[in-house]
Amino acid sequence: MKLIIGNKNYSSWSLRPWMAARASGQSFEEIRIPLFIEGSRERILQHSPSGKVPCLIDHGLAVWDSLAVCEYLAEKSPSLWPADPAARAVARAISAEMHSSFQDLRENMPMNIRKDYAGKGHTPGVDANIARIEAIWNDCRARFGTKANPGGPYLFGAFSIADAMYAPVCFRFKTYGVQPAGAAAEYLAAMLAHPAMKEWEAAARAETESIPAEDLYG
Ligand SMILES: N[C@@H](CCC(=O)N[C@@H](CS)C(=O)NCC(=O)O)C(=O)O
Repeated sequence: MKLIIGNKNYSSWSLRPWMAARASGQSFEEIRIPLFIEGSRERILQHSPSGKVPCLIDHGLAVWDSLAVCEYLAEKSPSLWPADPAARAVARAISAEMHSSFQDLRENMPMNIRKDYAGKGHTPGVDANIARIEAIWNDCRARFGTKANPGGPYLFGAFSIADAMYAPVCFRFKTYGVQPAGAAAEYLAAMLAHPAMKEWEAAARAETESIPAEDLYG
């Protein structure tokens, strides 16, 4: 399989299926296409019919859009979703919510791993998004984190697609100095310490390209 991704510093959508692929143990070749430079669109279109990353290619089959790629990986690795049906339903609900919501957070706190923008980006809409994310994390940890899938510090115990979907938010919270309380804080720390998150972060810090439109606060 080949996973087509964008810049690791900026491409929040790319991080999600990359984390899911890593968690699944399925081997894949990574093709990184730096975004918004001359020729990037043409390079992406060679693989991805939507013209966007991420896109997975498996034996000639293109699967684009982050959540669809995660679902495809789960076809081969069902443990990417929690085993318990109730936990799995909630995991899918919060993954879909992440995929379709939190516009204020996306606009004002874009993923930018290399920067320290502590205290920047807050608006009433952003703060409402953050409160909702904290509530999701606290609720999942309390209801499913220890029961449905014991033995892990993630939203449903063991690492799942839901964690992959929230991975970029964890880097955003780090960059913008957002500090949740209680179980959400422990979850954030566990995510930032995940070996694959560390690997992605180191690669993001080593990148040399910058996208000025994404460097919102200098
Ligand atoms: N809903 C899509 C969003 C994909 C997306 O917006 N990708 C951005 C990078 S993070 C992209 O490819 N931008 C390049 C462009 O629009 O030309 C998904 O979940 O994969």
